[in-house]
Amino acid sequence: MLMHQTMRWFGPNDVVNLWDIRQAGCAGVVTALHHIPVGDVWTIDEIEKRKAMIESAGMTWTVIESLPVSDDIKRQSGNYLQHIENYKQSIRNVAACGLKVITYNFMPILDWLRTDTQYEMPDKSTALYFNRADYLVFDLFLLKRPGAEKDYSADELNKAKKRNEELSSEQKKKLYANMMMGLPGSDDSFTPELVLTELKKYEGIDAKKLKQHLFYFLLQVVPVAEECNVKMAIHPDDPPYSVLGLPRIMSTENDAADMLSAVPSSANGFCFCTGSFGARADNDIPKMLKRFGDHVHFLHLRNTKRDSEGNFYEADHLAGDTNMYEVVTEILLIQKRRNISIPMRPDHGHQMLDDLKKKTYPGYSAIGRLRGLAELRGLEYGIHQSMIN
Ligand code: CS2
Ligand code: MN
Repeated sequence: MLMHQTMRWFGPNDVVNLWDIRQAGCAGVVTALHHIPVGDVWTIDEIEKRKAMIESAGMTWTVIESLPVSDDIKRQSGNYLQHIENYKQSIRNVAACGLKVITYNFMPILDWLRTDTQYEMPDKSTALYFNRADYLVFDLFLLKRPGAEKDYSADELNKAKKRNEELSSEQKKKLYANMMMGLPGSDDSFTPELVLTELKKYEGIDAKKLKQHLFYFLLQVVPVAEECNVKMAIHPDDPPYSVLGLPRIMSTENDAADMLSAVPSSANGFCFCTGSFGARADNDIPKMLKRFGDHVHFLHLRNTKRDSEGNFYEADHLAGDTNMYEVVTEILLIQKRRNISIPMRPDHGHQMLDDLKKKTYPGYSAIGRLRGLAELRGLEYGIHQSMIN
């Protein structure tokens, strides 16, 4: 059994259209109703409309990415109880439309964060990049987060000061824009005022508390998912550690194990992102897949290359620090054992060839992802053939 191949589509405004995705060899699409405000119910009507669009291009809507969890739920503030009820209703509605997997994350305020969305590779394609010193410059000197210096070592603070002097005002402007980019699928950027106000609302919420809030949320929604035969799939933190002083709680093997023991259910599982988990040297990706295989409901396959300074860039899908041969072998074993085909998508890709002339969502240009998907497809096919022979 081979993986169910998909790509992310950001909806009708995406410059990468459904036929592009179909031509990349995908059987399915991963998308969300980005126009519905976070916290509101996804109605059957809206879900059906989007589903029909995808089916008219000969593909299925395989996974929802994401049904976002509001910051009120993450903080247990304001309207969070109502938001949880709405979330349950959305689960029922997506199930009524025949959808089976819901991805979400529990990262406060932000989703993924990169200092550079156009980091030039030796072949002149561009990649997403996280530079630790630049990140510190942003936090300390551009955002000027109150109390930020308490979160870093003296050595890091020195490096940041030096880096701040090195960067030109043009480079700082770019760094600032990259860090303020809105959520994936949104054309609106954050503003510093908004980020600082939102950060303040997380005061007093440490990792322990945030974990409790995640478990509370799951104890409410997982029984509904079970009833509806829907799988909940949490996406790991990206990068997998605290940023801007915010707690992050789905970064390590222990975090993943904690979640499963707090809410043990086959409906409670992962959007296992090899790129996000893989940005930490202490995450052994094939080992984690082996351990959590029964709870992997969706796969993001991506690779990163780390260095000792805490920087990482998104490498070609088969290059980087994660051994994709071992990863795909493990996935094939899981699929065989569970007798299922797990949905996957190439997570991000380089901007390359014609992509470089277009404005796409960072990481989501067509040709870079097509290359990643094609390489992964070939790798899987080869391993699969050698297993059955
Ligand atoms: C995605 C995440 O673009 C990406 O990096 O992997 O944004 C992912 O969609 C969310 O975190 C899931 O809620
Ligand atoms: Mn991912």
